[in-house]
Amino acid sequence: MLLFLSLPVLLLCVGAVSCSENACECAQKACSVVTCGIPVTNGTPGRDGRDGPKGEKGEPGQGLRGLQGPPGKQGPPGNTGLPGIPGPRGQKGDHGDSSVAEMKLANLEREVRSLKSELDRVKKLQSFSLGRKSGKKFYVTNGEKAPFSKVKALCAELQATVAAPKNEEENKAIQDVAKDTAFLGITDEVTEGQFVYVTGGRLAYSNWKKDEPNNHGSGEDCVVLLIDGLWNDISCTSSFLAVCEFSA
Ligand code: MAN
Ligand code: CA
Repeated sequence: MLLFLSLPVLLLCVGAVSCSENACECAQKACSVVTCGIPVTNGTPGRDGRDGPKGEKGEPGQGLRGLQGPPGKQGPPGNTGLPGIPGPRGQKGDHGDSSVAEMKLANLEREVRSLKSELDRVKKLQSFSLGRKSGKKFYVTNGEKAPFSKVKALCAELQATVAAPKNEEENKAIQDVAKDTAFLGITDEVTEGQFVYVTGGRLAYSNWKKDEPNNHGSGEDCVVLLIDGLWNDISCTSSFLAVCEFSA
């Protein structure tokens, strides 16, 4: 038990004292003003102390188990599985648009093959009937006599040009086809006295008759092949045989 010492008395007692006796005798040693008397009765108990630290978790209780809780949230989707085995083959479908187009194409291809074969046959027949030589130009007449402008138009319609010999061989070939005086595709319409091919370019070959070209009368800008194979300049408005030239 601690003695009740007045605070002013305690404040007067200073200094360190080593004490093995009871608290009062010890206080007397340190301070001469302290008197030791008989012990007094205990005071009223002090207030409750603060709560202690939390204890360890106890063992699971032995009471009744609670009700089952609600189901948990749905988990994330799993990985994609392997592909299944293929199903049985379905029945044959109707003819779609594409197969209609394919049938039309097949028909067209058949028709093209047939036309090619027919064209080939006609070409052979034509070459045979004209005595045509392979790799050579060939000349054709319809026996019609017309002014030069009309002759040019007739040949153009056949995607051909008016016959114009570039050498003696060609001159002879035209002569053989034309049994009468025939226009050649040669004129000096642009520059008088300067004969050129109507397809363009200066003359590479000529076979003028003696004293020709003479630009007779009011002028002669066209050229004819006479039956003897010689050339004469003549009026373009006169009518002569139309002979067309086809490339080799
Ligand atoms: C004669 C000659 C030719 C001329 C013709 C015209 O044959 O003078 O040069 O082209 O007449 O008809
Ligand atoms: Ca002439």
